[in-house]
Amino acid sequence: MNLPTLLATMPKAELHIHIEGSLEPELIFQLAQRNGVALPYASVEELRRAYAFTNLQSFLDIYYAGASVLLREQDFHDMAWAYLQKAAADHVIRTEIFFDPQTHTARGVSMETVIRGLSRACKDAKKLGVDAELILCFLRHLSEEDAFATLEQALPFREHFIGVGLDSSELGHPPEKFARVFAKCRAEGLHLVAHAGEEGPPAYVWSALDVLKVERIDHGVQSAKDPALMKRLADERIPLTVCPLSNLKLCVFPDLQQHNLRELLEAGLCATVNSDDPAYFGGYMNDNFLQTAAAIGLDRQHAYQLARNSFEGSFAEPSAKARYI
Ligand code: ES4
Ligand code: ZN
Repeated sequence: MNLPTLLATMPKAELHIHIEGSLEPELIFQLAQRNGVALPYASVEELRRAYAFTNLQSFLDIYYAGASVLLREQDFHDMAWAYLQKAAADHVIRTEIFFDPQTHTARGVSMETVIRGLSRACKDAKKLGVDAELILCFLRHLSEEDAFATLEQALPFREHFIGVGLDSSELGHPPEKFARVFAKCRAEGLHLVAHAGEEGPPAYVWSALDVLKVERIDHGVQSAKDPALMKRLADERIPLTVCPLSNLKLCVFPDLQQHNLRELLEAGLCATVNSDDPAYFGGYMNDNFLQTAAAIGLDRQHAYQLARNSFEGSFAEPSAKARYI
């Protein structure tokens, strides 16, 4: 079997996907029409042309605008179902899906609407052979108080999500800002992850680990600038959920050839490949695997390691994990 076929067909887990980032322009327009929401773009093509980003913030502005068409439980279901079908086609058999409730509750959509719609799609995913779970993300540009209020609204639906994360604008919003809310989530028995070291410095990765006590780092590619941090990540096998096409589109690396995924793998880190916001960054899981492998010269060993890492880094039950690995 050739390498592209191996990469495409190997069973894999996706550990870093924002469900709002899977909204394709066509579905944005369909939902806008269904819900009578006016969009500041005249057509699918015009919206797609706006997807030219220079950094994280330039993307987030458009990403939040796209999410404004989501109003009803069925909208959240349909968005997640479209993603889950793409995941199944890419041989993703386990996915841990981020959602941003504050993006919706701030517009008057209830937590119940968001969670019930997404959760129903995750249950339906069994039919596709995909084991899907939800991770609630706090928006780090908002206050810790707002995060606490969001957690309160979500706890009645505790059985519908397995963990919490931290996303949105990284620079100027260090992990320390959310120390107390993460401590509460830990006490609730939730899994903990956080975006760190995407655009931000290695210091944010250290504090995500030591202050928030996260089990995984989302992105984390800036860790390569700090040898002591690299040793810690390797020694403790702390998973990094790397998103190569995202890093390319948000100019974290000037081109895919200069991406440091190989360096991370060869330093013994539990690095994984993920799509982040596939509708905005030019591809789903297999697009990420195939384009990255071609650009940085991955071999079969790297492919197996990435598949194994994705299951090792997942929050699947130990018995399921053992079966996957
Ligand atoms: C995100 Cl690429 C990225 N970084 C931080 N927050 C996000 N939310 C959606 N995509
Ligand atoms: Zn992300």
